[in-house]
Amino acid sequence: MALLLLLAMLTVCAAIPQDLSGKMFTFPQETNRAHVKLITTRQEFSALTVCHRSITDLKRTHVLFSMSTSSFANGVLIYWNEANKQFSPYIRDISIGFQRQDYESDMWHSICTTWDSGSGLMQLWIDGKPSIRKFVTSGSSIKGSPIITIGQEQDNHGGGFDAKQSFVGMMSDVHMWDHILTPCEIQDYMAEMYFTPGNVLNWSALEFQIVDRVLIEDKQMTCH
Ligand SMILES: *[C@@H]1O[C@H](CO)[C@@H](O)[C@H](O)[C@H]1NC(C)=O
Ligand SMILES: [Ca+2]
Repeated sequence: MALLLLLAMLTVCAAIPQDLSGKMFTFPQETNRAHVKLITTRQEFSALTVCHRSITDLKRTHVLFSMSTSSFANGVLIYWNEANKQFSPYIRDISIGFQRQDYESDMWHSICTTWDSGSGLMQLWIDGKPSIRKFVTSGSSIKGSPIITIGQEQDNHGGGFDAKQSFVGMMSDVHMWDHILTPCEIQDYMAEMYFTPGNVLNWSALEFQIVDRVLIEDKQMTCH
């Protein structure tokens, strides 16, 4: 009985939102296990913006953000493809490529990705610079029990991880919205100025679950 109560309490505690302002997740080793599951109650997205900051020294393909649904392993996937030197985001299992020369290793990068099902257009912003707007898929929303992971890329709903696609490094300020932010809002996010937090994932009130070795640490700021 006491054990059951403890388990129930742990389950409830895991779901209490935490304010991670000034913090980062550290993914300190290459594994096919360590990840953070980000929890949302949203079931359907007809548009979205996903933003995050990250740093890595990986010289290989790696994942930044993975959202699967019951029908699509790559419902929303933000992925660096080293062979082609491009970001290869996916929406509903369809991918496109954005060639970038400025994704340097050992540097923090602010990255925002937008898509809406009306136009089907996707755009990537990196460190304040927008990509061109490219067509990926239109007409249908992304729906059905989303599972969101950072640190690992899902090949199936909640699993199918591969160490060689995992993220090693630090990640912070993960936000997700159910609409497209204006260019000014994106610039504000990138400049670390005031912006309205994500209404799907809010770094200041984040519900998450850590699996294996991922640490919550203070963001390392530059001193003045
Ligand atoms: C995000 O979390 C902060 C801190 O709890 C809260 O003040 C804010 O209203 C939240 N924003 C959204 C859009 O949920
Ligand atoms: Ca994979």
